[in-house]
Amino acid sequence: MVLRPIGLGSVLDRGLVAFFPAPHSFTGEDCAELQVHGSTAGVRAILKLLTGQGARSAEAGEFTRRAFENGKLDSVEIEGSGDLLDAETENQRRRALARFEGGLSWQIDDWRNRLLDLRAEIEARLDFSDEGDVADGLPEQFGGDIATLKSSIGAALASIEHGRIVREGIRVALAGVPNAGKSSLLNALARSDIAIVTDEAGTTRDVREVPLDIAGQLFILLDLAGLRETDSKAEAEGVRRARHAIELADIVLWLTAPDTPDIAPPLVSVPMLRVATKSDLGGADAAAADIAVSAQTGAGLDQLFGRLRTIGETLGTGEPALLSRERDRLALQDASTALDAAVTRLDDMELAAENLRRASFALERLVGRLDAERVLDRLFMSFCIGK
Ligand SMILES: Nc1nc2c(ncn2[C@@H]2O[C@H](COP(=O)(O)OP(=O)(O)OP(=O)(O)O)[C@@H](O)[C@H]2O)c(=O)[nH]1
Ligand SMILES: [Mg+2]
Repeated sequence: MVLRPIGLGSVLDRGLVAFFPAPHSFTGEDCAELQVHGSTAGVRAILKLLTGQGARSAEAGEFTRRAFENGKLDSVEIEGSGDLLDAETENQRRRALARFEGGLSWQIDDWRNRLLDLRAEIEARLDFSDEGDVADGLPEQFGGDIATLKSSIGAALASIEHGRIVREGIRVALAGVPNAGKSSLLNALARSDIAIVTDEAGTTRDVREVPLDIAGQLFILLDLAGLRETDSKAEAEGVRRARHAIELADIVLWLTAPDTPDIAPPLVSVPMLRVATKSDLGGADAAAADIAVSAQTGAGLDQLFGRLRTIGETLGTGEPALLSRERDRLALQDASTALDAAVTRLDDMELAAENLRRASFALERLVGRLDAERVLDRLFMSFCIGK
């Protein structure tokens, strides 16, 4: 293909046109893709030529919205495709792809169908109770079927934490007293001079997050202020934020150095690794620690990576979890509560039917068949232009 402004002789670029006829394209409409050399000036000239002929740029998420409107994707798959575009690590890619490929939609459809069967049973009895051809009482296994459905949704809810870790990364807090060597260790692990290091205690004040890909799993290292009592307002705020970050972490590295005071580590419910820093200085600390490192010489860093990778494997891999978002959790929680309410009040059929309906609605919302506009507007806005 030669791109040439109509009526003018000059060639803008040479490239390839890929044409996707409806309904087999991503959006389900006729689509053409221009593959050009991609220099900024070249692309700008081609866009000018095309917009001069009446074309316009797509809005953020417009292609995906069209795919949804043409029935090519549901909202769960759309989120999967958004995650796929953003995926930075191998685990994120696998999870996003599983979601995009409709694994979750299939699972939700199965739940919805089972719920519809249950609702049909109960609503038939409510609607036609006087017609004589529907047995009055509910089938014996009715309560059991609701409980089975609820436990299947419960298992999915339990996997959400796993999904979050893959999506957002394993949060590793670097904690210890001031000057324990937290910022130095962060720099050594990230192999860059990201955090400020000085011999002054209380250097770090803000929480600094540094993403790191270890064996395909995303980790977020958190450099924190050293924990101590202080009169400085700024440092005290730093210490408060550090304690908060430690509470929210998935792994805590408790750093101790031979040249800083020993204090008791904070109590946490997540894995904690005791890291003796500045091993090049020698010192007694190393024996009490799980691992000894030196940011200065690099000693022990490989072992530390290995330990993080092992913990990461237990937290972040296995079957890609399909659910990860807060929206998923709320919808499934809703469905689960409604099923509970239904099963405990089977004696009151009106009430049980109403609760089963609520559970259905919660699942419908999750795949975007209800409140569609509201859910979708938010969704599409998170997409980049042209996707
Ligand atoms: N010899 C040696 N010194 C180190 C090592 N790591 C850090 N230090 C020194 O220890 C001091 C404190 O290091 P930082 O990394 O700033 O410690 P920190 O824990 O971030 O301190 P705050 O931000 O004040 O809480 C600096 O003077 C570093 O040069 C190491 O592996 N070996
Ligand atoms: Mg620091």
